[in-house]
Amino acid sequence: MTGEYDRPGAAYVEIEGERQLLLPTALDACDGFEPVEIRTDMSCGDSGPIDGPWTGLDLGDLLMAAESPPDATHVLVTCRDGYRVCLDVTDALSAVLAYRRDGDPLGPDGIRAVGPGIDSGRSAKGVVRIEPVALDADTDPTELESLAPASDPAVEP
Ligand SMILES: Nc1nc2c(c(=O)[nH]1)N[C@H]1C(S)=C(S)[C@@H](COP(=O)(O)O)O[C@H]1N2
Ligand SMILES: [Mo]
Repeated sequence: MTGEYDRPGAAYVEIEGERQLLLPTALDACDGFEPVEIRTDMSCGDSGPIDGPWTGLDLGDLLMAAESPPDATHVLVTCRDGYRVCLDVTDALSAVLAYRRDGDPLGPDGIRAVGPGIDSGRSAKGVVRIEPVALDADTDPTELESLAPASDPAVEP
């Protein structure tokens, strides 16, 4: 699966649902969605705080606009580099798809899913696809993920 989204030229972020949204990676140019700002409380190892402030679009609003299926339990977030995280749907609904950090544009490689329920290792950068999924109780959501090497202290196995 890694490589499927290895497409540096990708100009869209796909939000899957009954009514797929194709957002230009210049997210601040998205009509109809108001920018929101949040701070986060993330860090990884001793590399300092990853706190924003982040400016972006409310991921809950985007998922609603894409008519996310009501039975979705999780949301898969896939990145340009093949990184993939699986967020609990409640964490996804309260997240922000950020395109600025501390006022500075992140660019397409930086578009980042951040939010109160998202740890640093799951704050996906270079997001290209967001897909709600309905997982049964027997499915381990972490098995759908493709994270950094296990030596990374912020990524729980
Ligand atoms: N696409 C992608 N997103 C990623 C990662 C990655 O390897 N690829 N690493 C994660 C980890 S482990 C951390 S700690 C943070 C690092 O964010 P920073 O570069 O802002 O410090 O990004 C997260 N998001
Ligand atoms: Mo990390």
